[in-house]
Amino acid sequence: MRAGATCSFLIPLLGATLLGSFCGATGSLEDRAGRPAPPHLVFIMVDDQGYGDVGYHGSEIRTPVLDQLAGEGVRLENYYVQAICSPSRSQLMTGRYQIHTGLQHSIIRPLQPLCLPLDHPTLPERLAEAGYATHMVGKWHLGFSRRSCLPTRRGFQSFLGTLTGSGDHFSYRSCDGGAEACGFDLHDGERPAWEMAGNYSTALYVQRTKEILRSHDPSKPLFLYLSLQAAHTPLQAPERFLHAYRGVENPARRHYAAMLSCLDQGLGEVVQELRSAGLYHNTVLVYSSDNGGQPLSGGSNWPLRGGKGTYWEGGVRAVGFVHSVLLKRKGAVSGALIHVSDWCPTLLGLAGASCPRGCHLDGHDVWGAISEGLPSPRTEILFNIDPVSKRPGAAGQKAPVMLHSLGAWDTAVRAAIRVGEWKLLTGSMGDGDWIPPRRARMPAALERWQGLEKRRDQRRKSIWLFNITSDPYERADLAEARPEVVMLLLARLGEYNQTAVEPRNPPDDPMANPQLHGGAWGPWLGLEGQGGDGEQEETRVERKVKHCKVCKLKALFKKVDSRLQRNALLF
Ligand SMILES: [Ca+2]
Repeated sequence: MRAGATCSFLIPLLGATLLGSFCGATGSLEDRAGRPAPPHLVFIMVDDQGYGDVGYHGSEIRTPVLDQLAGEGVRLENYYVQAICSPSRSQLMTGRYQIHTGLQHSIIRPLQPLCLPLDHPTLPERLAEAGYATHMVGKWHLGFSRRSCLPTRRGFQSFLGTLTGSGDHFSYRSCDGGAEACGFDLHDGERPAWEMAGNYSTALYVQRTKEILRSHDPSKPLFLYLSLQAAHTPLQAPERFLHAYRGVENPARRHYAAMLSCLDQGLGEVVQELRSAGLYHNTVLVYSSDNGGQPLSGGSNWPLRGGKGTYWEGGVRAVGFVHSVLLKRKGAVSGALIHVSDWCPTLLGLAGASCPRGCHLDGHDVWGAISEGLPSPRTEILFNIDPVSKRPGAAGQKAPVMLHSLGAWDTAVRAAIRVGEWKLLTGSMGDGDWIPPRRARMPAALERWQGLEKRRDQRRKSIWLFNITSDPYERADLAEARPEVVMLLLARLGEYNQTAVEPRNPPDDPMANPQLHGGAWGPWLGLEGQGGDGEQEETRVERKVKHCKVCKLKALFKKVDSRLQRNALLF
């Protein structure tokens, strides 16, 4: 398969009305026995698209397909995800908060012997049990240290994509620790797809998606997870999309915009293929970004505060919508509080595969809120409690411990929660500036600060409170004015914390280096009869890394040796 080195989509844009021939139809189809046929489920995850980076939010980035799909479906305007990649994806797959999977801290890096815990059933596993065909195309980023961690072992019957968090969009070279460990990362099933290198990721993934749709039997329910790496760094886009933004002087913004426009056109093709394949009229399509935009890499969350990696609104409030003939209301804007962990129970509900006895999810089935405008069953969101990330204490500036009704809360711990209209943040929150889209090229020093508002007086703070309903831009910190609300939310954090599991955050394993495994990233534990699995194995690896410094030396020698053999393939 070759998708061409450019974003070579064949069909320009969609017809005047995507829902045109089906407007007014709200009932689902029936199977031969007269029961409602479960809908096909298409989930599109986009990487690092900022809240302000979609046409219908007023962006200069042209996204006509997204605007049309959202405009004819239900736009989610009180929709939240997590601040970075792996956490959002883990909650999408399990419906569980990070405090319940041990993935509270940061992303899963390629060298870490860590993956989505195997004792949590995944959304595709449950859908497969309910009779769905399950396919994944694109970025996984939920760990791959063992074969049992791979998408094909976590519920997907097919997979084409990348296992790490980011790589070159053409060569699929991906690195961890700077240039310390680099390798090829594009896999078809469980094998490296060397022959597909050179194809632009968005074009490649759209083409595979179309092939899946084309060959799918419409009578069997389908779950398709299309997880694009656009518009994550490295900022790369096909030339003709770049040309369309030649007036944007800032090179990061220009490339980022071109990546999103390419993605937009590709999704138009996916929807067109859904129609051609006879699937469209019984499909629920969900579109979501995985976290806020990174302003230093071309993204914009303006007018929201902060960006990717923070729990300010710019980091977690996301672009999202649902498009489907099956929606009972169309062309609506939903203000229902919805979180990425809600998709698991919501999609299971649509599939008629409810949570088995004894199963507990942190997500809620929000289909009624989306489709009918019913009140959302969700009233609060625990964004995270990360005990590993503590605000560094400056001399004489230790973060205070606050007493609430359930005990004490160390405000140095990085945590965030929303309850009703209130949002509480503790610990080190990262960059909390308001950054307008940066279109112009400026001298480096000026570019960083142009149009930016900074709250210098809050650098030493470790607790903030906002009323998000009346102050969505988080400009008025009410932590001192409303101490009773602070206490209530701290107590709620304390309750959640009582249910938290230990964070899994193992050190890097030098044996993961792709240069020890033929030049490609892939599983390196439990292979060839090594035995062991799960936490025991990870603990062994931690011990091994801590006590066997020779390993690093051995790895280095093997790396140098094997690099000589692999250079011809990688460069
Ligand atoms: Ca991301």
